[in-house]
Amino acid sequence: MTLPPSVSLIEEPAGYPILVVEHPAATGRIALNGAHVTDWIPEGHDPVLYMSAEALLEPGKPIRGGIPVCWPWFGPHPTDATKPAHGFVRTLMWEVDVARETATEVELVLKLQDSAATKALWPHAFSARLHVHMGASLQVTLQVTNTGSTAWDMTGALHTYLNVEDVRKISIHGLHGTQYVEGRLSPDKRPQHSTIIIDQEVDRLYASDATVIVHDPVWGRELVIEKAGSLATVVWNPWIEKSKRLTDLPDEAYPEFLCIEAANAGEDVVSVKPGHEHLLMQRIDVRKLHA
Ligand code: TA6
Repeated sequence: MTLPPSVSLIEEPAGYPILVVEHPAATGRIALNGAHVTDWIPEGHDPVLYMSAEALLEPGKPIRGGIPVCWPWFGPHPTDATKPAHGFVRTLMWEVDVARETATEVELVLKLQDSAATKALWPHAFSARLHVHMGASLQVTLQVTNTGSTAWDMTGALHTYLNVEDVRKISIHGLHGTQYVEGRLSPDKRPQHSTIIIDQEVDRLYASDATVIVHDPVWGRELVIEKAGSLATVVWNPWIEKSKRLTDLPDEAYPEFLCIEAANAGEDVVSVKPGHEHLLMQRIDVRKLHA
């Protein structure tokens, strides 16, 4: 694979391939483990994606931060608790299929298909491609195709960790007037009457694919998250106690990030017929509050 001038492939640490993007419009990194975008810094801005200082960069391990690709299920496996949370593609090594650049962005496509290892976890044939357009914006699309002869059901998410100055001082806009489930508390749907603030553990599935704006007055920016192909939006911050239980996250790091996830989860199961595909897209833009 010949890479364009703005893209290089390194191993950091050894045995852990990472695509490094250094383009006039943005810099960033994508680990082939999980097709995981770990870093994106649009020109003239500060880093947009959060990465835990204790994230594990080891083949076969999920990465705490960036954009975990959660597929073919979101959260715990619906019937078998022994299977990995958030599916298995985030812990497999993907391959580079396309790498090209224009004056405004770099386009990368990573690919993965079923194997004996995946079929041991999920007995279906599939092709997965992650399309990354990295420039002044970041657009990530998970394209999955049913390459088998029977329909299969899936859920999934682009589980994006966003950098914020202090999660206790931001406000989240765009989901008011919708309903959400706070699964850890109860299965009941609750109305979201106004903007969302984070003053406790929040692990909510909103029945909305609306564009979300994270307003960060301390950092002086807004992050705009558009979605397509997702019936729901997950909003998550582990807060104090859950952070202590996450071994790859410093206990005091919870104020530094917020997850806004394009998702099909819970009751939103997507069925894909043989030969058909599904696209799950998330686009992030950054706006400074002060010129
Ligand atoms: O998206 C929110 C969530 O489902 C939380 O319940 C929490 O488990 C988070 O994902 C992180 O999951 P992980 O398996 O990456 O630790």
